[in-house]
Amino acid sequence: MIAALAGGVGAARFLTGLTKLVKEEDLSVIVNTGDDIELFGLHISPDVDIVAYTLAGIVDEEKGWGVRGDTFQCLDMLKKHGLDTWFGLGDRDLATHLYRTDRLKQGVTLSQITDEVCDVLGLKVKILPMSNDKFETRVTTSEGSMHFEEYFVKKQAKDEVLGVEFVGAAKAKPSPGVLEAISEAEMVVVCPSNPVVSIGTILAVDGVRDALRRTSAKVVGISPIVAGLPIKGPADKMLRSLGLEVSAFGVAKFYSDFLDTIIIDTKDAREKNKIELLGVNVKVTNTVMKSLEDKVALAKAVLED
Ligand code: FO1
Repeated sequence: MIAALAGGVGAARFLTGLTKLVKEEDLSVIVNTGDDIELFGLHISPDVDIVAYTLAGIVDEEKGWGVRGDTFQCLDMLKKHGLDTWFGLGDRDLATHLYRTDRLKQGVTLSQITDEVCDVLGLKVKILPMSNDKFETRVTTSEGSMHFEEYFVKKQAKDEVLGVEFVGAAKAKPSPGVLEAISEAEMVVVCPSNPVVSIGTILAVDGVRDALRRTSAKVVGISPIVAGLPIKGPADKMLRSLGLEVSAFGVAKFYSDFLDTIIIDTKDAREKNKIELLGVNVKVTNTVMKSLEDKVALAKAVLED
């Protein structure tokens, strides 16, 4: 069994490569729910949907989120009603949010709903929301505190991050199967996601970080920072806000209490020795995924460890 810790787009792209090499039924993906947001009365789980749509082959590859070829008629009408439509919810995508919200109202957990959505999408991968409890990532900038998605999408992640807060983290319990997936795995893969707001959120759920430290599984991470920059998203601003170096070394240091190996890009080869001093093994390879071959090659490098 392999367990993966995943956020949004970068993780989903990597998992596309991984599922070419391992049987879907041998893979559990623990997904960040700190981005979950309530809009128009609907509960939206961006990272869960990105992973599910990507592995089901229906994601809009160019954007990395939403359904390929989706229309936005409903959002256009909502805009006419004077509502704030900064978050791009397509018409087919809305069906997922309507279904999820309806089932939540019936008292069904996010985990159960995710299983139902995966069944409909024909997925055999087990997608595990990190928690069924309320957990909201909020970002503070000079403009004040806001939901992560407001920072990332509405404000285009322009402003410096003064602080990151995980509202609900103190009480959030891991959803059923999360701790078992980590402790029973032969390998745990920390996908190339934002270390702070996509992986750090999962690590903040009660018991997860300890499970990663204790597991007999090999814990292998992929640095999402290449040559001092994230491939996509505001990981640099987030790491800086925590006083961490924006580099493969900074990521290795952030994960060093549970990571056995980190995979860093060839552009960061010179950081190998410094990272090894942390007690983390280092593998150097191409980590920039432009093609399916790149994704498969990176997954191969992870599995070979
Ligand atoms: N990201 C954007 O940059 N702009 C959007 O309008 C947007 C809409 C959206 C709708 C559904 C969904 O599941 C994801 C969406 N995302 C959008 C992606 C999302 O903001 C981030 O990629 C993740 O939350 C970060 O991992």
